[in-house]
Amino acid sequence: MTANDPLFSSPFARALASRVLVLDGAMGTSLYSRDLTVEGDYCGCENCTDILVDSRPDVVEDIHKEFLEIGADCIETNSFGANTLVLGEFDLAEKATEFSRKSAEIARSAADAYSTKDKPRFVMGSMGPGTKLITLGNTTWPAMLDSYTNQALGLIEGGVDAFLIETCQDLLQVKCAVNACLRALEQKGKSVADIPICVSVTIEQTGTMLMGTSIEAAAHALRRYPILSLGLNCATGPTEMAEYIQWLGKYWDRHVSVAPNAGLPVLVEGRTEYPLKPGPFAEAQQRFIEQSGVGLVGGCCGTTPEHIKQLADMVNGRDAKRTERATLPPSCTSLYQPVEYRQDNSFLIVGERCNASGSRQFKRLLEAEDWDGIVALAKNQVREGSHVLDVNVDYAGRDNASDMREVVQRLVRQVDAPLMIDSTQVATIEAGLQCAGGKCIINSANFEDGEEKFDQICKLAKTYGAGLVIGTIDEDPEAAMARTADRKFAIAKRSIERATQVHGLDETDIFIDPLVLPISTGMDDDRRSALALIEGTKRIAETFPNVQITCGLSNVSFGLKPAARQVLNSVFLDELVKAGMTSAIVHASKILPLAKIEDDQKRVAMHLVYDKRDESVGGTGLPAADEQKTEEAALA
Ligand code: THG
Repeated sequence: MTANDPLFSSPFARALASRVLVLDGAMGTSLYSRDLTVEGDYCGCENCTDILVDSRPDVVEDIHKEFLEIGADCIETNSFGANTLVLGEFDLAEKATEFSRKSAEIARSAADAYSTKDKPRFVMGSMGPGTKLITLGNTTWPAMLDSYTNQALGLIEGGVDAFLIETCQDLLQVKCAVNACLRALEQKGKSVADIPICVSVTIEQTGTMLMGTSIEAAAHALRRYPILSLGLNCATGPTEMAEYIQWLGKYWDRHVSVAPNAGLPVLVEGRTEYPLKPGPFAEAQQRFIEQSGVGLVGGCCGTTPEHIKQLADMVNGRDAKRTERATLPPSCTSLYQPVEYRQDNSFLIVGERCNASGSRQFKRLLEAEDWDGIVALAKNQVREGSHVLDVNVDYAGRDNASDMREVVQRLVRQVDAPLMIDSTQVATIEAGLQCAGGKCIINSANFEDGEEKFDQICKLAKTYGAGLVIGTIDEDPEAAMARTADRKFAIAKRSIERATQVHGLDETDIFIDPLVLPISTGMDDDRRSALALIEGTKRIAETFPNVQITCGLSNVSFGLKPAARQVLNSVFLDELVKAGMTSAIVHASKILPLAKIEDDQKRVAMHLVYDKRDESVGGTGLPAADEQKTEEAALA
């Protein structure tokens, strides 16, 4: 997606594409500087500035006019906390839509009064972070989704030109707010083509969002959403923001916005003051416009009409300056950092051990609800070299969705690795995604139960901005799991087409799993499946070079002795990577470098993988079942 996407066709989006727009300054600080009474104006709700659109619309309108007067192109509605969760703290939960609508109506009429043909004025619907964060467990995704939906509905009714999801501290909060806007738009028969969504995150002085998220991780986690812009506001002044604005200017493929505070606050005689003067404030923003192609500039805490006036005088209708943008490498993210899907000279290592049916240890920890033990197991896998962690809590007789929440909530904060949310149940996958702020990978979708379930899981990938593993299984009850290269390829093709064309998933976010079947069963037929996987992988990689390919490697050697499994898994993996496999779910510490495997063992493993039972190439010539015993002994 780029800023030129046909989706971005609203008057506001077109204005932003043609010139730099100036956003207003601090509403909060402006309100606090007026003489307003708690009992009268705030109706007894101290600090509930959102109530003023009802009790003192004249004051709110006045502040809008002040900023319009000095040349701001856009004003923000006084609705920062006008959502169900925040207003609920004042027993005003049911007022979210009404206050939001009123805030938009006040701003709309003020903006319209100042609009001319040459200088139209726009209204941005402010949606703040609230006081409860999902990642901290203060609230839940469904509660926050309702809260923001009520706010977005009111903003639409009141006539905003864009949504501004701002001062974001938690990626789950951003994703939830974006989905709420999309849901409200749909309910009103509209889309982002009518009212685009802008997102502005807050990078603290620590260099990350409050929850520890880097700007890189934020960009990756948000890039699949149809948002018009991404930028920074609050917490610091322009100097401290420069590094992150530069990064966005280099990598973010749509508009970049910035609304700094008037410097870092200092305490003067017990009062907080923002020291940066209007002149240097505007100069710093000029550099952002010229060097990073920032298209929307404004002010946050401590910025006065004079700050915005100097900003507007500097901008003065200048053309948008589009700088060259580099492409972000396809990646998933933890809550903190991105991890690229493609690893140089290696494969994306997905740790297999947080799996109730793949690890006796994990199963025992889950039964005992030893959450700390699970975190320790996860950390251990990262220490052993896992880039991503597969998490599967499917267990008959337990509440799997609840277990998924318990586990994911903890892993997200305590372990710095992206998660692969693994379940056969849609509800369990969704429970995990609702707790993970970073960009996860869903494991997995397939056609076994038809297109309806496949579609449901694609929709989850869309809603939560995740990557998606797709297994090559289809509806055919005779041969559901593809065993031949032809069927692996055919089902891969069908699923890639459906996921990209029907659901709009990005090709690079799809991981095809051509399925590893055990070759260790002693059955003649099963011996050919390793070869089929290598062939299938080659064909998928050749035809779809942008798609990722993964597999559950350890399946190949089920039932063999542990030492034999290590050798066979390692040799097989090496062949798969050469064939184009880009990732694998493995026990990281049990993968041996080929140089560490004896030649004899390597040869036997290769015979197994390539099903060469012929004596002339070193096989035993025995039937699979008999040969297997010989081989297992030779490998171990
Ligand atoms: N494709 C996709 N996802 C998958 C699989 C796949 N997820 C689950 C599984 N298959 C991959 N994960 C594992 C995890 C463990 C083992 C195999 C596959 C395993 N465990 C040992 C065993 O069962 O013998 C137990 C080890 C222990 O108890 O510690 O082999 O194919 N997309």
